[in-house]
Amino acid sequence: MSVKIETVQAMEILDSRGNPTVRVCVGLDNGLLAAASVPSGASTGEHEAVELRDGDPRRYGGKGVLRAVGNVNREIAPALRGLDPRRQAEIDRLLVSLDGTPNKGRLGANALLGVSLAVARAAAAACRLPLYAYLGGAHACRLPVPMMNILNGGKHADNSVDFQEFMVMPIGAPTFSEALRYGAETFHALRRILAKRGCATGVGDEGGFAPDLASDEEACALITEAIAAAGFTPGRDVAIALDPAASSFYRDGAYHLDKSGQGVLRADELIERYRAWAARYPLVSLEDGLAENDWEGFRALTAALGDRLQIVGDDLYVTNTRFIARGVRERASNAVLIKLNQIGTVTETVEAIGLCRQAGWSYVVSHRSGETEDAFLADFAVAMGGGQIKTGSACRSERVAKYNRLLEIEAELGPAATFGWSR
Ligand code: 2PG
Ligand code: MG
Repeated sequence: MSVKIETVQAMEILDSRGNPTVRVCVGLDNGLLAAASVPSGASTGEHEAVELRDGDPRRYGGKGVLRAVGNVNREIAPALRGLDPRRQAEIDRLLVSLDGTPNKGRLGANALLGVSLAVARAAAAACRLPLYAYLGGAHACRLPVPMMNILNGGKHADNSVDFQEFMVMPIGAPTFSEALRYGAETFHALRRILAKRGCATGVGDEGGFAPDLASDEEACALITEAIAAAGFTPGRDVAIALDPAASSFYRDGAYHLDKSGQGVLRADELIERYRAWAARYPLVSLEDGLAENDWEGFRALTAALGDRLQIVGDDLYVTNTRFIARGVRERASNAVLIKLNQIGTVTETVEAIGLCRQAGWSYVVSHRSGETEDAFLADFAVAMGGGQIKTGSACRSERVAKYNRLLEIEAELGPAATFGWSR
């Protein structure tokens, strides 16, 4: 079968925070069209690929993406015309070389990723395969355990909580759909508990509640209570995963818990706090417990708690093989958070996952705090088979879109679908 890219067309759309982002539509010479949208982070890592913004204060406070859109339409589109969309690695390499900078700052990682995602989707359609099967092959049948962020703080909410994400992981559920139910029921139980205490039940950027609390620890206590109130056993059916996103409260060599007024901690004091929480609460995973350049802290954290917890590096690695390789050498963690837009192409993301597999590390495929209705991530998580996805709470359609797509995949796979938490 011969198939060729005929058109590549980008446009500016809005993400879940009301900020502009890039959507790309790829048209093939057989008439098929496929589109994809690019997400956007708030607690971005310093070393992430560059998201190109217009910087024109007259539009969206400078956050417009018309330059990135123009780069797709004027520069990338002519370069891709006539290529076979199934040659993903070649096309991604071409995108990287067209940009020509180490951080994708010229054309913009948002421009590159939109094209890379849409090409993958168009190729899957040309092959008449669902996206997860196209990207993952015949053995792509493992549904991921969701990390559901049911209490938001840090840069994702205007409340008194410093840590960014308090997630539930339904590790004891027998199937993905049951896991989703466990998580959603825990979310509802948490709402009832918060309402009873007179706390706000409005939600933050990722759909978790965003109440003012006396301390970050109170969030762990409330979630443990919610798990039990929903009828589950904390730690057996439903566990807790944290993403403090510690880079966002690190400055001058220390960790400043300003939002909650809990003082300033050194890395070793923060590690001690995590150790205490791991003993008190059903904690199984800790992401970005320390800041992105605190390699020494990460090594100490992994040495202290790596046998008990999944220690995940997000801002530390920014889905970049260069940093992941260093992490493996230095035992800075035992797991990696994977975000397509941190690196900018599908192929480089798959290479980052390859490195995790080689090291025997687990990896968690993740959304961004600014998302769209695009559920590419759900298919990608099944294709990569890592068994974990982080994609927000049980509300807000840009979060639920991914869960609903996973339900669809689970139903489509039928008895072939597998599920289970292991790290
Ligand atoms: C994170 C992400 C996603 P953001 O820190 O893991 O939850 O947040 O997209 O704001 O970087
Ligand atoms: Mg993170």
